[in-house]
Amino acid sequence: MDRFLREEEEARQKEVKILLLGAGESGKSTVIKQCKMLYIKGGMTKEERHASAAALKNNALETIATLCVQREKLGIELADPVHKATEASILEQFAGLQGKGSGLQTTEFSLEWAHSIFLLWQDAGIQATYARRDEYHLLDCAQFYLDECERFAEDDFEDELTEEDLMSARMQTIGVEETTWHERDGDLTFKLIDVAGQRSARKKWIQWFDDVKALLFLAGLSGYSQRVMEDASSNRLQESLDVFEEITKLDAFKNTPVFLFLNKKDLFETVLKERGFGTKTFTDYKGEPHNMHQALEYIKQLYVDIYARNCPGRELQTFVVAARLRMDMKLAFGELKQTVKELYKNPAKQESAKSRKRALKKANSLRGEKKFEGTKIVEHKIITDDEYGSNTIRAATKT
Ligand SMILES: Nc1nc2c(ncn2[C@@H]2O[C@H](COP(=O)(O)OP(=O)(O)O)[C@@H](O)[C@H]2O)c(=O)[nH]1
Ligand SMILES: [Mg+2]
Repeated sequence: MDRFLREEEEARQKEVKILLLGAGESGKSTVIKQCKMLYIKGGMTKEERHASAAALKNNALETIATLCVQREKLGIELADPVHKATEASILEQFAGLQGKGSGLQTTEFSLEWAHSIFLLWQDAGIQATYARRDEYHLLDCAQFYLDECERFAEDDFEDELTEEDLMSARMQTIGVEETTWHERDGDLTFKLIDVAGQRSARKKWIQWFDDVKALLFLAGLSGYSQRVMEDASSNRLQESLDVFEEITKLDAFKNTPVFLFLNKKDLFETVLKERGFGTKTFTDYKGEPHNMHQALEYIKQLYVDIYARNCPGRELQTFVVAARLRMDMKLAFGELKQTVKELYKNPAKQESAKSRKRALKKANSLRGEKKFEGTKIVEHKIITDDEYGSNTIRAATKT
C-alpha cells in the first residue's frame, strides 16, 4: 500500500497541470488544438477532424445569418434585390438549426447552397454590414468562413481539411477538456485544462484551481473593436481585462507562474489598419491610432498594470501571438514549457514561492534572456513559415 501511495505521489509530482483561462473566444481551445498537433502523435483525431468539418459549415451559416439580421437592423439595403430570397432561406435554415445542437448534416450544405451564400456575401449591402462588425457580435474567422464556404460543400472536404480549416473551426467548449502528454526531457507529464469561457461557465472554474502549476491566460488583441457574444453591448477587451482582474486577485494563484498570450495579432493588424485604435471605451490612449506597436503596448500595459496591482513583485510573462499559426505556438508554448520544466523538474526541492522565483530567474539567465523586464518588447523572433503566408505580422514578439 505504501508503495502504491508513493508511486501515486511521484506521478502527481511529475504532472504539470496548466490551466487555460480567458474570456469566451479568446483562443483557449485553439491553443489546445495546436498542442495536440505539436506534441501528440497523430495530432487531432479523426472524430475531431469530422467535428471541425461540420463546425465550419455551421460557422459559415451562422456568420451569414448574423450578417443578414444585422443588415436589417442597421437599415442597410441589399445592392441586388435578387438576394432577398437567399436571405430568407438562410434565416429559415438557421432558425431551424437553433436548439438542435447536433450540427449541420452534410447534405444540407450543398454546393448550390454554398454558392448562394457566397454570392450574398459579395453583395455590397452585406459587405457594408460586415464593415460595421464592431457594432455587434460576429465570429472571429467570419471572413474566412464565407470566402471559403464553397469548398466546405465539396464531397471530399473532410479528407482535405487544411491546417487553417482546423484552426479556424469554432466550436464552443462545453464543460472541460483535459489534454495530456508526457515529455521524456524533464520526465514531466503536461496536463492542459481547457474550460468554457463564457460568463455563466466562469463560475465553475474554481473546481479546476487545485494543484495548478501554471496559468495561461488568453486575451484577444483585436477585442478592442469586437463585442462579447453573451452581451453585445460589452467590449471584448474590457471583458477580458475584467476576467484577468478577477483571476489575478485570487489567493489560489498567488504563487503560480502566470503566462499571458496576447492573441490574434493577425486580426489585430487587420482591424488596426481598417479603423485604428482609440475607441469610446479606451479614451486615455495617447498613441497614433494606426501605430501597431503603440496600440499593442497600450493594451499590454493594461494587463501589466492589473497584474502589478494584484500580484506585486511578481513577473508576468507576455507573448504576442496568433494561436492559429503553428509556428507562433511552437515558439511561445515552447518557451512556456521550458520555463515550467526549469521550475518543476525537481519539484521536491522547490516548494516555497521564494525558491520558485529563484528558479524562474535562473531559468531566465540560463537562456540569456531578459524576459521579466517589464513592458518593453525586448525581442522579436522571426517566423520562417512561408506556408502561413496570409499573416503579415511575421514576428512572434516576446516581452
Ligand atoms: N484570426 C485569428 N483567429 C483566431 C486566433 N486564435 C483563435 N482564433 C479564432 O477565434 C475563435 C475562438 O477561438 P477558441 O479557441 O474557440 O476560443 P475559446 O473560447 O477561448 O476556446 C475561433 O474561431 C478561432 O479560430 C488567431 O490567432 N487569429
Ligand atoms: Mg474553448
